[in-house]
Amino acid sequence: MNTSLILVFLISLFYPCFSLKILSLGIKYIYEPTYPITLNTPFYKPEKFEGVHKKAVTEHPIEYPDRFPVPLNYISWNIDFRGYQPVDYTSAIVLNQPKWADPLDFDFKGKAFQSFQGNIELDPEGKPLNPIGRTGMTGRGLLGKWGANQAGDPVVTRLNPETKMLEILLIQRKDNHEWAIPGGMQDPGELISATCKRELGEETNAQIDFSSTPIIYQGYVDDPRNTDNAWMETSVIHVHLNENQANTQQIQASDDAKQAEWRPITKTLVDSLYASHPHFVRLTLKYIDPQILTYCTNYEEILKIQKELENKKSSH
Ligand code: RP5
Repeated sequence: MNTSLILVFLISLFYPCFSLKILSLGIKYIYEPTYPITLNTPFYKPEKFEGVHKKAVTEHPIEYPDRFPVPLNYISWNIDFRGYQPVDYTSAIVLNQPKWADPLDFDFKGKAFQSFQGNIELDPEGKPLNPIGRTGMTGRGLLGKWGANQAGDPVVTRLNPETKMLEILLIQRKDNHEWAIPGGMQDPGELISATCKRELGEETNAQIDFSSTPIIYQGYVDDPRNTDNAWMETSVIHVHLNENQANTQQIQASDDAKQAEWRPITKTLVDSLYASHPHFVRLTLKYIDPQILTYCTNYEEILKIQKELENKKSSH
């Protein structure tokens, strides 16, 4: 037994209050999960979305009509915007009632909407309101569910054995050709680790078990499909593969992916990623084992990306 343990034991004998305090701290640590306990991950406090959305106001998929223009300082629902006339749009794909979409006669009465962002406000008709603010569009667009549409995003990294660059497994999306984390929608009742395993397998053919990997982010996604009443949320998990583990993967694009590749993590690449994925990669670099980073040749680039994250945080 080491000396500090003996010391704690001796103090506890003489000061019962001290032992009670230690016990209550232990219980607090163990029983205070900050995310739904259905997620089978180690204890960890994931980050959530802070700040305003930009892509959800300024971008949209090709089939959407243009959004009603929302100046950045009018995004918040707390700001009075009298002339606000959002365009109402729900895609024919969603109106066709696929099994992943809410029914057309959805009953809003008394419905409580779940979100990682906290309480969801309702409009006068009982429709959920985007927790970050206005998007210039109502309806569901291409999203199936009213309110939060939950996804999983697996961030998979490796050190390239030849170039010693830190790399990330990415896909190029078929819908808008942007490079993205190979994530996808969570099926009802599915654990997020299972969503990530399934989506990664479908899009890149990689077979990875995420059952004990940490969640590094859980919250809103600044996705170009978002509307005032339907938006993307995600859980981001990370795994770093060693050389052997990475070599056994046969990467091949399929499903929604046009291409699937290991790409070196550079600032230019990270900045260009889909939706909030630049933020998710920056966050991952904050939590990745510093030992791994010191071995990579793009260490300087990575420090720059980490610094950017720190600056963004301190400016909020
Ligand atoms: C993003 O959309 C999420 O971060 C996730 O990567 C993705 C899920 O949508 P699909 O790829 O299934 O279209 O908001």
